[in-house]
Amino acid sequence: ALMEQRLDYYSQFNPSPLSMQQFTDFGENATNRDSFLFLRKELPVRLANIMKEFHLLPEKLLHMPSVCDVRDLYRMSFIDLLEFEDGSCSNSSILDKFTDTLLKIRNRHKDVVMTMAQGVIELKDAHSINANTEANIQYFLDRFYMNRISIRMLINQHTILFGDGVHAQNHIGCIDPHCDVVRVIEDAYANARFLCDQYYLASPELVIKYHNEKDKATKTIKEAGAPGDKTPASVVYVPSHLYHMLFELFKNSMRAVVEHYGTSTDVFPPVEVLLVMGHEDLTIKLSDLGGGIPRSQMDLLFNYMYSTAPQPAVSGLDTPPLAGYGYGLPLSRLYARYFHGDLMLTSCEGYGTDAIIFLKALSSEANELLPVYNKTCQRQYSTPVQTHDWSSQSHSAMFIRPFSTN
Ligand code: W6P
Repeated sequence: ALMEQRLDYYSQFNPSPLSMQQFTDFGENATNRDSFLFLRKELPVRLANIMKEFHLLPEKLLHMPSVCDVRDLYRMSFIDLLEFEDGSCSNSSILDKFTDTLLKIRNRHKDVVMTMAQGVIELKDAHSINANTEANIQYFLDRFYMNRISIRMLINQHTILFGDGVHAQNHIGCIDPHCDVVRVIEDAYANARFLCDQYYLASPELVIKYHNEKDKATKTIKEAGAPGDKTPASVVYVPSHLYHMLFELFKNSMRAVVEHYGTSTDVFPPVEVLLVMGHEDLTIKLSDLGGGIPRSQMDLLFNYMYSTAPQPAVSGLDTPPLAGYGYGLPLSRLYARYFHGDLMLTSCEGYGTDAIIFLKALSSEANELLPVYNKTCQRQYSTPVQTHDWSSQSHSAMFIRPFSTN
């Protein structure tokens, strides 16, 4: 009862998005106490906003055992944070206890992505799912996982800056103010290639081209099989987020290329990366000649209901490390969008696929993008999908006779 009342209270506030610039300024200037005073309100606000949104989910999903488990974790963490609501913070043991609580919360929630995915499987096994239910689940999970990314970002910043762990040189929490994009590309490629070689005994090479619009310079900085040049492009970013996106995209491209050309050859067209430093955007385009994806399947790649859930880690030898899309693509797109970037796929079916990551080039424009629990979001759940204002018998009919007037 007390918890419900505090939940109502904190859910009235909108989350406060921080810019990359604010994160770095805060990391350089704020004290443990400043951070404590900010987070003891902001974390309950972000938790309460998403906990309220659970009530808008289809009833059937809410009652799945895994979803109940996840909600219990959120309630526990919310209650843990209420302990710090109005205590004094002059006492350094309170600050230490707060940091310990954050570590406990981060650890408690480590498997939540997989548990929610399990909940979706439980739902699919128990019920048939209509288009509205599917759209609501898609809408919710994007917001739920984005909320989780943001909460973990806040916890990481606090615990790295004020905890007693070691912290990476020249980093501000988990932010690298000079994140070397080429280094992360090569790192993600090398690790995806390791998995690809292990499974297929072959893998495509990597070529990197770089264009800097400010000095109008274009050059190839890595030829297939050769070591890369020194590091031309840097951005204020969270290297682990960029790595996560690139690793996922490289795995998909490599699998497509090797399966398209077949393992009887070991000469593959390389995966080509074009890196462009513009005035507003930093763009990373990965192009593969892996045969492409039909347009009709494109949206499914980001659909949580169609993506097979992440398998619990088993032995290793017989599990195809590159198989299945899992939640890799939808989560990667959330990482890109989290700081107002994006991730898109365009494909020429029968030929190959381009995957594009957009990042904000300027840290002052890289604000957190956070879900808000309000009337607009409540309306999203009750608005039915697909109102028919185009006449057509099917999608294919619309492609054959577009806009016919007879
Ligand atoms: C494909 C399918 C895919 C998904 C994501 C990224 C790249 C690719 N290539 O064929």
